[in-house]
Amino acid sequence: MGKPGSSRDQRRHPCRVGGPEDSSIGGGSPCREEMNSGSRTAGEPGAPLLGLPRDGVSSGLAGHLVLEGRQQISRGSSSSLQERGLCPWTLEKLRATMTATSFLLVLIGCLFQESSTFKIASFNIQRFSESKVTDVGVRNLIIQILRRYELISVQEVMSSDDTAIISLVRELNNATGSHYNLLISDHLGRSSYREKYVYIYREDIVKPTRWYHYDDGCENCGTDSFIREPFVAQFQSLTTELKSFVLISIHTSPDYAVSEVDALFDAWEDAQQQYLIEDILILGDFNADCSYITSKDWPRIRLRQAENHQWLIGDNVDTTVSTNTHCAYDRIVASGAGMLTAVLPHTATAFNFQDAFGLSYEMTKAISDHYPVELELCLDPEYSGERFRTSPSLGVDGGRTTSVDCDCTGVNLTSCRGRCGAYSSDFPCHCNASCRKYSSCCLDYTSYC
Ligand SMILES: [Ca+2]
Repeated sequence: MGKPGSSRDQRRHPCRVGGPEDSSIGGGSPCREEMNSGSRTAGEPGAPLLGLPRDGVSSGLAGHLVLEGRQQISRGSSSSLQERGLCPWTLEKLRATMTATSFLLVLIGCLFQESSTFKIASFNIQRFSESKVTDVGVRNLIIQILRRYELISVQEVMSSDDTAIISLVRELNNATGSHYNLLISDHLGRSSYREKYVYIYREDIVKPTRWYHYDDGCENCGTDSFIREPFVAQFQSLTTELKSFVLISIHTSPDYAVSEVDALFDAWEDAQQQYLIEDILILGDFNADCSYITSKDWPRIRLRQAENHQWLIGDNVDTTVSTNTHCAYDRIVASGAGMLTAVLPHTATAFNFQDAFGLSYEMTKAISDHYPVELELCLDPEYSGERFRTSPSLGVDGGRTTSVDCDCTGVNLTSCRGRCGAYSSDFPCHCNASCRKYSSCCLDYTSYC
């Protein structure tokens, strides 16, 4: 099987711009390396790299972003720079402040010198556990996928013990020479089946500054919104034009995908209020397609209807490995003027690692049943080369979920929809209890809480 790309070691330093005329841009211009040309054509053939919601009708800033990008990319030499990580609007700024000679130097410098990139991904590594680390072939392929990115939201990390995911990141660092670290969520779920969210990040250039689990209500009352509460983290980034942003990770329950994707709107509002920030990416396995969310469901999903949210992975993208499915389960939804202009045009897509690496179907399935979805952020032409201090140890504890005071508000006593007792085996009434018993369950709730 083929190994993609060149050594990550070559990607550490921004592309330098020479010449005294370059003082207006600080002398440092990071450029994007074409690490794997296969990635540009990966995923659904012909799928939009920057997907549009609602029949491709875009509005506001995001629409401007798409149109601007397409116009700019067709403009001769500037497309080379844009292709190497600079925003079209950044190029306009450079063009306005630089002489023709120095602009040419930027172009030449970016084409031939060391380069960098800033890619964000979401990857459901299907039931990730020790077995995928001890299988060297699978582990190495996961590493080949992860090394493409500076920041990854991982879903379906199974074990309460973090040994497997930490050893994966250690092997990732050994393979790349980079300094990745990881921020690990609580073990989330309503039953013995639980998962963790993990953020893996190049901690020398991007780091989480604060984080929390979204408080979605009372689990024991059955009035909460999520089986696995969204894990919210704010990141500070050195090499991108956008210096601070928030990621919200989610893996919805397939059975409750409509209500959970709708409730992501509440989680998004909460993150805005908690951190007073608008630039947010919601990313993960939304289960937002095929039988779990159908076209008739979209009108009642606020996250989809809100005009200030841009669904960057379109409905026609296939994020599933199986040859029997063509579903856009995995999504990235962007909001905030800064974030919408920070996404490099045409970079949001699924990464079909089977095609890119030339894998057999069996080996592909051994890695995951999902492809990652990814995008690229525009680089900062004034990046000075500064680095964050890296930690000698791996693994940052993301803390525990919190729960509000429990009461019976909102509990549906007349149907079996939702939960009764949070699937807890030690709770007096759980979901399998007969609906007739729900009234007494409510009394039990009170005493239990
Ligand atoms: Ca919950």
